[in-house]
Amino acid sequence: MDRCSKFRVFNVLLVVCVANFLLYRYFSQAGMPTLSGLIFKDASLRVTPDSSANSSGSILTLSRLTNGTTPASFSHSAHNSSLGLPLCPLVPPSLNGPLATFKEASSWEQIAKENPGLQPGGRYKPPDCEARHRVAIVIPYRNREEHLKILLKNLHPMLIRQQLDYGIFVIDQALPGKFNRAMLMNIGFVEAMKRYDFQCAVFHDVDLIPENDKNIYSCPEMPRHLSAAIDKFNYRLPYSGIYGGVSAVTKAQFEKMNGFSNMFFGWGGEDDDMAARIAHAGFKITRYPMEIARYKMIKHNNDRGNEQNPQRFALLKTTAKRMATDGLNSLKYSVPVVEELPTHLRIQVLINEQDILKGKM
Ligand SMILES: [Mn+2]
Repeated sequence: MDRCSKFRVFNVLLVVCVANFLLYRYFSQAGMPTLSGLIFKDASLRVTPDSSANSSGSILTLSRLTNGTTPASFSHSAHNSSLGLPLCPLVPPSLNGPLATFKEASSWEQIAKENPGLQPGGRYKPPDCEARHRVAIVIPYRNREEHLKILLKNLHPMLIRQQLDYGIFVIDQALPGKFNRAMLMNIGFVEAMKRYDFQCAVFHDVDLIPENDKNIYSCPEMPRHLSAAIDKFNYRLPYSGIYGGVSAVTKAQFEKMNGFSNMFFGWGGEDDDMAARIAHAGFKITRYPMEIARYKMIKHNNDRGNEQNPQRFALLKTTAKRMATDGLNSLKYSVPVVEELPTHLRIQVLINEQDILKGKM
């Protein structure tokens, strides 16, 4: 070999050596456990005798349901994998952009079959990388099984492609009484956080079907209104401060705002109240571009038990005053049944309007 080719061989060896070192450092860092990964609030040991008076009531049901153990799908106390998986890529590689939406419902079993890797209770984490986002999807719900089936048929494949570590929590308000969407979302947040170390929550109306998988259901730096462009409103914002439909906040932001108000029974106002809370807490509503934040709304008639709330305009005048005392810290509910379905965890809740509004209106 002449001198020149010797030099070349040396250089190639040097590059290989440096690459090996960098790879070793990358993988050994990804495998290190983090402190937050070790924190898991295992609530299954807490038993409260008076289940109707506070939110711990669900624990009784959950324990009964699972023979005193935590459900299999929630047993991964450490979200970071002990296998030392690398972090998932910043941009998930298999996103499609615009989606064809399914309009027909399938059974829970069929939906689970269509989404390999989905765990009972609607839990999923990517098998080959450590998710960047741990997201609780909270769906306030009553008597809309058909809509829920259509939504989950569309949602699961999208969230799986987005490589999220997520769970679906359907909060089902038992009759009788007026529907309270905002309070159900507060309950969903609390119940989800009891079960896993989620970083953020996406609150999701049951009748909104996402049309673009670049609409990532992740933890934003600021609260994000995800359903900006809905077909029913000709894919335009009906008004600039709108926050209804689908929205995402981090756990810390939601706690700082004391969650939603619990005082909006019936249709309307609770989302505008939240928009005002966001402003009072010093946050700003953000949105994806309109061509990404697109949804189809499933057409439906007005629900019985969810008539327009005539109190909503009066309540919206007192948002700032109520914020510290009306929300996560004033929740009162009980949980008669928790059901672990193949596609979601369904938490039935009982709330009492008189109890919540006593001395406040
Ligand atoms: Mn609707």
